[in-house]
Order: sequence, then C-alpha cells, then structure tokens
Amino acid sequence: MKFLIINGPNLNLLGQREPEVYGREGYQALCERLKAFAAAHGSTAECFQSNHEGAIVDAIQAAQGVYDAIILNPGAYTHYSVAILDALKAVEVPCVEVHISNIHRREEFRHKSVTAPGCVGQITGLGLYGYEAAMGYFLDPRGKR
Ligand code: CA2
Repeated sequence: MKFLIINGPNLNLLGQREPEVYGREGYQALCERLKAFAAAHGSTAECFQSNHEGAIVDAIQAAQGVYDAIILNPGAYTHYSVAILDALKAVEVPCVEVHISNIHRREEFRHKSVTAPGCVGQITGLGLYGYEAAMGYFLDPRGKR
C-alpha cells in the first residue's frame, strides 16, 4: 500500500503545546514512526502537513492514481471545510479521517465533522495511535477498499 498522510493546520506544533490533549511526540517523529510502521508492513507512507486549506485540497487531488489510501487529520478544517469534503469526494482514493483527541468530548463546535462524509470512516480519541489504526484498516485484508 502507498499511504499519504495529511495533517492540517497547527499539527506541525505537535509535542510543543497541549501535550495533555495531543501527546508528547513531535510532528517529525510521528511521520518517521508512521513511515517505519508502513515499511514494516511492506508499504510506504509519505507525510504532508499544511496550514492552508487550498494546499490540502491540492494534495488530495494529486493523490489520485498515485496513492492507495489517504489518512487525513484536517485539524480545525474538519468542522467547516466544504472544499476539503468536495476534494475527498472528487478522488477515488479512499480516506480515513483521524482525530487525536475525542472531538465528541470537546466543545460543541468540534462535534460535527463536515469532512467525514467524504471518508470511509473516522477514528477519534485514540491519540496518535489513531494514525496506525487507520493504516491498519487498509493493511488488513478484511478492510474494505
Ligand atoms: O483532535 C484532533 O486531531 C483535531 O483534529 C486537532 C485540531 C482541532 O481543531 C480538531 O477539533 C481536533 C487542532 C490541531 C492543533 O494541533 C496542535 C498541536 C499541538 C499544539 C497545539 C495545537
């Protein structure tokens, strides 16, 4: 499998602030770990992070025909980006949405994901493990493609 892991705004700050919510691991360390996880399963993973909505839309569009699966944490765009939803629906690459925190245990405005309907599923509240769980879904032969 060729994975594209997309992280949205502020996730480059992982490990630097709010460790009680987002953990202690830095963004680069997370990417290296996910690449190693992919390699251990005969796969590859590339990481992309942007604080800009259009750049995330571009990355999703460019994934068509290049990647087998997208793992996406849209950050705050989760809650209002119709542009990211439309991009997910425009490509045939399946996507699992990941949230480090449990968005349902947080403020009301975080409960709604605008982007999740463009994904095969959503993992929320499992911490940084959620990224591996999402990859595991695609790696497992029982995972629906
Ligand atoms: O729980 C998640 O993964 C979120 O997607 C994170 C977003 C938030 O807006 C969503 O509601 C839920 C925020 C990402 C901010 O990341 C930071 C990481 C470290 C320090 C500060 C912010």
